[in-house]
Amino acid sequence: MNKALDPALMQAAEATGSTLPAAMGAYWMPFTANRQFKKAPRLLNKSLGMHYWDVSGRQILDAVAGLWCVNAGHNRPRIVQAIQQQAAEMDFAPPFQMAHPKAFELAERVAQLAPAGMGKVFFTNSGSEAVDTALKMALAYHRVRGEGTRTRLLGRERGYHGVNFGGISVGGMVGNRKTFGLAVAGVDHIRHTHDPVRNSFSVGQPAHGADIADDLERLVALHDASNIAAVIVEPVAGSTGVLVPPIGYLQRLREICTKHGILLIFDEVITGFGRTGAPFAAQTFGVTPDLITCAKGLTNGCVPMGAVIAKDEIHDAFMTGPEHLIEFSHGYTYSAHPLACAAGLGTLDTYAEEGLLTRAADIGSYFAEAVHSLKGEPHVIDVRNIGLVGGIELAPIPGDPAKRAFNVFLDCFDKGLLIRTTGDTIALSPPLIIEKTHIDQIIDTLRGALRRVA
Ligand code: PXG
Ligand code: PLP
Repeated sequence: MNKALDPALMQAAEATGSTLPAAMGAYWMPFTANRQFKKAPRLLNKSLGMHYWDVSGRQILDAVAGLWCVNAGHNRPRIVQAIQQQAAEMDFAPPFQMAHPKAFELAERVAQLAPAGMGKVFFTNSGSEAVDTALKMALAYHRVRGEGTRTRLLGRERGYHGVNFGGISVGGMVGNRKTFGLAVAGVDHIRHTHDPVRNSFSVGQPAHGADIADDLERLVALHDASNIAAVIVEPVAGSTGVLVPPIGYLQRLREICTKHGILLIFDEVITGFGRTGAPFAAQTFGVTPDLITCAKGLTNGCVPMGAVIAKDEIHDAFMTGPEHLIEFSHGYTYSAHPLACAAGLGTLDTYAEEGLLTRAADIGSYFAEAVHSLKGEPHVIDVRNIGLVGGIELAPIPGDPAKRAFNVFLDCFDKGLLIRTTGDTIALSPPLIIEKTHIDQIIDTLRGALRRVA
């Protein structure tokens, strides 16, 4: 199917001198309604600061930092320069039994930002790879310590941990699992924390639900702790609709894990690098896990990269046996890729110079008030927020789930605003450089869209 582009779009693009692909048939798009998209493509070809431009030259305010990743805003000079210089200097260095200086430098810088005692960084190329790496690390860690019966991995309902086999197994999004068979065996799930009856329209952390963490005790009673390797949760669930942890919930989860020798993994692919008001959500909520997975904001989305940050003692447990032997048989061709490391260093410099990793804590109250002002607009049944993340949940159109939010997304795009929807929840996660006037524009446009189409 070689569908030609929409004639109106072609005309608009021509007027701005933009070049467009002649046909769109070959590209099988990820997590996209391919047929709908190709009938009315939304094509971007320029970005700067808080904005994108589409191929017809329209300016679009970015309320989602690309895809929760461009935390410092678009095309930041230090990052652009770092990538350009690195590309000219050295393209690739093998990461197995070899290395390059920037890999060490970036690992040090990431470790400095992480909670105390989490000083070891393993690089991957995405959040999904970071998740599968962390799960393998947990299994191997117990084994090197002589607790090889700990093979069971636990996730949480409504969790998103990427799309690889490990990630969809511990993940709790039905749509991402149901068509792919059995995936990884021996996985189980604790209950999710979403409780609209008691917690709707909570500002920041909801008051009710710390006790939901006790569900982990149920699974320990069922499987026995001696068989459980790790439990993985997002501190704030992003992809399933911005679920903020109830007060005390993560603390309780930590206590239960510690009591039973189960590793606690925080999947901070979205929450990492300033999204909740501190470098990591672990710091925002005052709970230190054993492993952190991150990606996205690590390189400001400019070059693909992810990482697992491990407690020193987990890494150290592997450092036994003959010194010439590989301690952890795992890694990717592109682990610590020079371009990604350069982008990461430029990114962390930008965050540091502009105080961006704590900015969400400062502007967060203005943002909170703004998103909660949408209460009372048509079909809004809940508003949730933390740092620079907002979730606006709409009542679904009966018999047509996800359609109402998608209509709002299309209307916003038409009005020059990029948002993101998951199911019938609208998610906002703007670049951390956002100013109050941008917040006002986002909320005004969204309010208009809700009134027009919701
Ligand atoms: N874990 C979490 C918590 C994530 O949010 C991943 C793992 C996977 O990362 P990669 O880099 O493999 O995509 C993610 C990714 C959305 C959305 O709008 C969120 C993500 C990806 C795509 C869409 O909710 N998060
Ligand atoms: N498949 C084949 C045939 C390979 O040779 C490799 C790596 O050498 C891979 C998959 C894994 O690729 P990557 O290291 O980029 O994840």
